[in-house]
Amino acid sequence: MRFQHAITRLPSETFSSGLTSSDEGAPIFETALEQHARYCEALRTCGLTVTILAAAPQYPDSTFVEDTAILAERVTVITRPGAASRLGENKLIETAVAGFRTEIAHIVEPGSVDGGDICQADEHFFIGISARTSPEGARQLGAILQAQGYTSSTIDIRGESRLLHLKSGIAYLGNKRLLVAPELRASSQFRDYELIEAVPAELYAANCVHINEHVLIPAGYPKIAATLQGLGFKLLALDVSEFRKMDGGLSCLSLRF
Ligand code: CIR
Repeated sequence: MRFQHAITRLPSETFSSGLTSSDEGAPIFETALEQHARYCEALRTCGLTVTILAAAPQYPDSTFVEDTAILAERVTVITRPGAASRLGENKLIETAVAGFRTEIAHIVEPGSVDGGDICQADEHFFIGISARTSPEGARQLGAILQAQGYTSSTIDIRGESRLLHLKSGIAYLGNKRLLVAPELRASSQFRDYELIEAVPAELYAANCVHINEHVLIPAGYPKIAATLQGLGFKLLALDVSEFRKMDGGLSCLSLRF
């Protein structure tokens, strides 16, 4: 599918009080705003119209909009985030999503799903079971997808301490190609895919974003950059250091559809 739109949300002044496991220190708000602006500009370079939502200070993690919705060609799902402090972000995003889509499905209690655990590979969806996405949430999502003709399968990442979400360690690059973290390369689920493996030191860059002819990658990961360039992708390298401090990667900063 060719992507046309993106939704992002500005980080708020409360950003540094969000959830994180990182020991890289507190993010600098002004720098985060600058990095976010460049990220939105990169989305435009990929040919997308970008809807930038107002900051929501009551939800410090709400700039990570990817976790709150799943938008595919035939399906729109508002998720139910797995972290208690993020419950409510789903209601906020629904208003914006409703500007683009009319039929909207919902993940409901007791299920939970974070969009960061959902990796679409054309007509198939890999659903990560994580500390955020519960088996019940995955079951609900699988049923919603199946009703519209998509297939799905689950990958349990609860034993992988370096992966917050499935997409912390995997990115779909189109044409049956997957960029994978070493942690995930042995999964039998990927046997029909060509795997491009991220070296352990470049795990963070396994969360890159393939949009039309471009791939957004975090700046500072030369091996992955060289590999993707060799495959013919147009790379847009972005400094997202302040979002990394809050466990966020490139994909989580937007909804693309
Ligand atoms: C959180 O822990 O929920 C946020 N601080 C980071 C969420 C990152 N989301 C993502 O990778 N999809």
